Amino acid sequence: MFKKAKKLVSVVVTGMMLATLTTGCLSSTSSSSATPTKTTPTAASGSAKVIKVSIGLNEQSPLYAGMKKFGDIVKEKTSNRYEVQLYPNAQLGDDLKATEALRMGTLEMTPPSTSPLTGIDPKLMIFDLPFLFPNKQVADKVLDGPIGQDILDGLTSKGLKGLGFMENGYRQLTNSVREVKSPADLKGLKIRTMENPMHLAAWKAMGANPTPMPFSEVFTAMQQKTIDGQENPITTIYLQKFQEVQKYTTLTGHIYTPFIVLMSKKTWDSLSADDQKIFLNAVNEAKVFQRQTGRDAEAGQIKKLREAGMTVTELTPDQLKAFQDATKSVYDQFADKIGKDFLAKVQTEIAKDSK
Ligand code: TK8
Repeated sequence: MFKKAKKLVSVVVTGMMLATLTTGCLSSTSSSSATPTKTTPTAASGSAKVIKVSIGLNEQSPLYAGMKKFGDIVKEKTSNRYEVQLYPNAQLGDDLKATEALRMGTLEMTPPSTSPLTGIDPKLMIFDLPFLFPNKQVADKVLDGPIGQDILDGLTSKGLKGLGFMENGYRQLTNSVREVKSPADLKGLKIRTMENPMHLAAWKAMGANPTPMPFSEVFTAMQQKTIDGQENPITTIYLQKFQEVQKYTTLTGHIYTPFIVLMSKKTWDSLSADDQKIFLNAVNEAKVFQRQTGRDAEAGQIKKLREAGMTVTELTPDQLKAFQDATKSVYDQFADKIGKDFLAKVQTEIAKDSK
């Protein structure tokens, strides 16, 4: 009697183990299912759950390095249960297209600039206000503090999980026509901007002729001279080799743009609470690494741009003030769209963080 019972128990246990393995295996490879069930993929199944990341810049960028760091941490902390696959150069779509793919649940992650996303949430426009942050340390405090968290939380109703902010940086002007030292020098210059109404307004206010365009088309447009210039942080200008098609850089530092690390809400909701914590902590660690990587490189890159034959113009305080004065009107023009209370809250936070 006892022998029979023991055999029956071992059959039942084996059956249960097989069932678990099969379920685990299906869920870890069913990442393409429209509504993935909440799973904790098992490495034992041999097939890690794939997290695809669309990145708008190339493999040399600090952004790529930051997302690689993120992937390495996730791989280690989940014992290879997840595999983060990086797709640079906007090969899965530019910032806005990749973000829309997240909202549809057909792509897992992307870290775009905030500027092309303001149609999804107007609060993101705050980062397009000219000369908003006095320095990167204040930008870090605001982005990593309650204001940044408020913005990240507001995206969940848009099908997105905001995980944190990395650094794109202070935007500098480049062009192929003439040295620019004042807004008057911008007259008639066709300057590519991100697809963002405030950037268009700011460059119009400064006297240029702005044209919006996805980042992936900018190099070719400069090469073919369909645009005269563009504006991006030094690391992007140098690492995307803009010095090959541009002659002048002016250190305007007119806007500080963050990258926002986004995950599809559908992907986020399919993660266990423990795995959500691992992903969040991985972004928090990777963003510090990413910011420092870009900052450490920037000074040397200005020198390399000059060595490549570029004229890099540092503005005097008076010359910089002329650009600041020329863009002041943008604040009044967009205060209502951003939300006057939110704008006041951010400016109070900046004043506090600047002490
Ligand atoms: C890269 C973009 C880019 C941004 C732009 O994904 O479009 O000029 O500054 O770096 O987000």
